[in-house]
Amino acid sequence: MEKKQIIKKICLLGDGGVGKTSLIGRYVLNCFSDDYIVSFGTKVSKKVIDYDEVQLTLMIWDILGQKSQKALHGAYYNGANGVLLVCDNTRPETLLNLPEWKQDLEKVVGPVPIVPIINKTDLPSALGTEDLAAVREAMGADFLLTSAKTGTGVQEAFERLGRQILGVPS
Ligand code: G3D
Ligand code: MG
Repeated sequence: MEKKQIIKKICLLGDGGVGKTSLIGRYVLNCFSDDYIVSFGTKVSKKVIDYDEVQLTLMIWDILGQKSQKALHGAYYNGANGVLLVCDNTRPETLLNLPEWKQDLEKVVGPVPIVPIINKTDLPSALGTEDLAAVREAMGADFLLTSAKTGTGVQEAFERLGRQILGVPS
């Protein structure tokens, strides 16, 4: 039986250097193509996930370079069906900036599924318990721990977002 085919756009947001490009590289190059198109200063990678009922094609948008939040234009967020919000386990300010990233996103696309990620968990944590609790509250979702370096949690993060976009239980 032919599976239903669905195509969705996702973005990775978070401060420069948190590991957005590394997470995409780990996820996409480990399994499938390095198919991409370059436009608007972004790189778009494609990845297909097979769920039981559905084949989901993720178009994964990455910002090229280290543009600041303010410099990001609407074209990047526009039409996003879900977002990975990424911070760095070793830099508390990247955690504290996540709520602002979320607000900026929602100004453009409204509420969409979000998976908050703490990346670089192969390194010792510098994040405070209270900060974590506060940001978790602001995100309305639990953090997933990843390491683009070792691969821990990376596939799970993208697949969790995919399931949330499709509205299927995790
Ligand atoms: P960005 O796309 O969010 O700006 P990058 O971040 O993917 O460019 O990563 C920034 C730096 O962090 C890179 O190091 C990269 O290798 C490193 N990095 C990314 N993910 C991890 C991780 O999970 N663990 C560790 N230890 N390092 C990570 P350089 O030295 O190239 O700047
Ligand atoms: Mg990058």
